[in-house]
Amino acid sequence: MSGDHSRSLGKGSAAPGPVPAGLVRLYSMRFCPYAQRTRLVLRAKGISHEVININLKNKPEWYFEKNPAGLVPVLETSKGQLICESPITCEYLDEAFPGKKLMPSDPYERACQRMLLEDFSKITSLLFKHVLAVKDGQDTTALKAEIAEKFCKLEEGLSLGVGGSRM
Ligand SMILES: N[C@@H](CCC(=O)N[C@@H](CS)C(=O)NCC(=O)O)C(=O)O
Repeated sequence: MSGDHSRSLGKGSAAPGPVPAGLVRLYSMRFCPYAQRTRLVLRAKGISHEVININLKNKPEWYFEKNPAGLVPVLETSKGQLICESPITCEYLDEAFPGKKLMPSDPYERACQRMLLEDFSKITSLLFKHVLAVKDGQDTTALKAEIAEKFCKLEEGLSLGVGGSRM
């Protein structure tokens, strides 16, 4: 079932073999919030999978064959299919695997979920920027205001029912 290889693979490592039948493979990094999305869906749907962590500071040469952009997460199937970009990996898993559906079936509700995700994604990068700014000892007043504004918008959306009854 699932497992998180404790060591990440870096430059000079051997490329992993094909994905065993009945499993899906996730290329990940333990602290990546985007890969976390994919992991949440894998877990929510109970999908048998394995995890290979990539050393993003020293990427293996072979990893660019999985994703030319060099980003995680990437999913690989036992047919050798490769899927990248976290929202796409989540929708792929939801559609390709049986069990409880995580996305609403109503097109409008689905659109609402995607709108919410679009807005929430902006918060993720702002939070990253904030961490870096604090580390660098920069003034974070404007950044904090921007983050607060995004959270307010998100709360407003939720209270108005954007995202439908599932949110
Ligand atoms: N839009 C991508 C973003 C993924 C992303 O930025 N992942 C980071 C780790 S959290 C990464 O792979 N960084 C490596 C790099 O920038 O070279 C997604 O949603 O999957």
